[in-house]
Amino acid sequence: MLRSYSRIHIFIVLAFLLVLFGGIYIYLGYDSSTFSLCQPCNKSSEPDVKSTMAKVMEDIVGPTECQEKGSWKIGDLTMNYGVKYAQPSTQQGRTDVNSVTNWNAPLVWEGTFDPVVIDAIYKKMDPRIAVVVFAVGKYTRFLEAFLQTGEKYFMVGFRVTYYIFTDHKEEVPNIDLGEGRKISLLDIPSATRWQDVVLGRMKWASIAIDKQIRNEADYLFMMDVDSVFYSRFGAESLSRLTGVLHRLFYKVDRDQFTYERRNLSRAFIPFGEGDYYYTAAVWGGYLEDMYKMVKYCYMQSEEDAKNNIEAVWQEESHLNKYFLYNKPTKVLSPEYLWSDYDQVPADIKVVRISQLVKNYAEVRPNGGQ
Ligand code: UD2
Repeated sequence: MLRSYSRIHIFIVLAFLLVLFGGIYIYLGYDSSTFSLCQPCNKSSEPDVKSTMAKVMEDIVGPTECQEKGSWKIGDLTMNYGVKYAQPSTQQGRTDVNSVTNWNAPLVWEGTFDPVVIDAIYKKMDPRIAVVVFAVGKYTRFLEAFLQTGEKYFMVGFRVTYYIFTDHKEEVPNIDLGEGRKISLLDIPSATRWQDVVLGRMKWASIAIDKQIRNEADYLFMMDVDSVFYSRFGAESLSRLTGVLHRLFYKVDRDQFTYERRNLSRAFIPFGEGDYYYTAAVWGGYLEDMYKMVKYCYMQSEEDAKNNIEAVWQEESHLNKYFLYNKPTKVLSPEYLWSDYDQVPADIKVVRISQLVKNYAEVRPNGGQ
């Protein structure tokens, strides 16, 4: 009895040792098909780890889809290597501005990110980015510069579709677009009041997201057309919900924000509340989060209309209320929407996009300032 137990034990121990040594042998990078108790004299002592890894991964998940220089794509996992960038510091960075909100979201300024690192992260995901822009009435004149400079600076190297909502399709200019970038034209009616155009953006964008854009994009930006890009506006702006600080209010007390102060409006925010004042000329995020927010602004303005009130800064007032109670996951500095009307102060190291000077009275259907 004792003898047969001992034999079984010896057999188990031997089998265990065999598996253990076999595992170590393969781990060190040797091919199991060449297993031999003595090493061939001409075998290099440096194991070819890369090809062994590729073989092991191939056994686990099947053949690699692509193995270009600099990246490995295995299943849905992409590994980038060899991306060269400066080492990030824990001690140095921008000290003249705050680069984090009090809910711990990034507040993005030049010098708070490395474009090489950011691009490497987002290019792996290859997101489809929608830009919703309205050009109604005489505003079609702004399309050429917006699109031309957008091609130079906006999300270069990414897939971008400009959704142009217009009542004058024939006035949309022909622009050479980069690879993976296109224009989609959407018809909307003309308007007699500029207020109806800016507020109507929420309605028409909600409908278009429902009918079309939802199937074609991962991220969505809403932008004013009367603006030009002057410098990189890249993947550092991407997040679940991204707001941009309005250039006129980023250093003032919250009670000076031009929030809607009439409590009859759905956009009402009382004095003593508020984080920042955000512009409605540039904002973005995940498609579904943007849809929720765009539709919220639309529904709230419809409620206001029933009560014969229009928020003081139209959709911008509703947007500010939404952002106050549903904090953005990223906040962009006014670099991400400056204005050609204003001098550039020292804390704005780079103007990425800027609102153009325009003759309000001439360009708007009902004039106004
Ligand atoms: C500010 C905001 C804008 C919006 C508006 C609401 C900035 C830089 N912009 O812009 O986002 O909140 O106030 O009052 O702070 N549009 C047309 N046709 C028109 C009128 C407007 O296509 O007849 C579109 C166009 O895309 C334009 C956008 O609506 O860029 C905003 O209108 P605006 O530029 O006349 O408004 P503005 O400069 O007062």
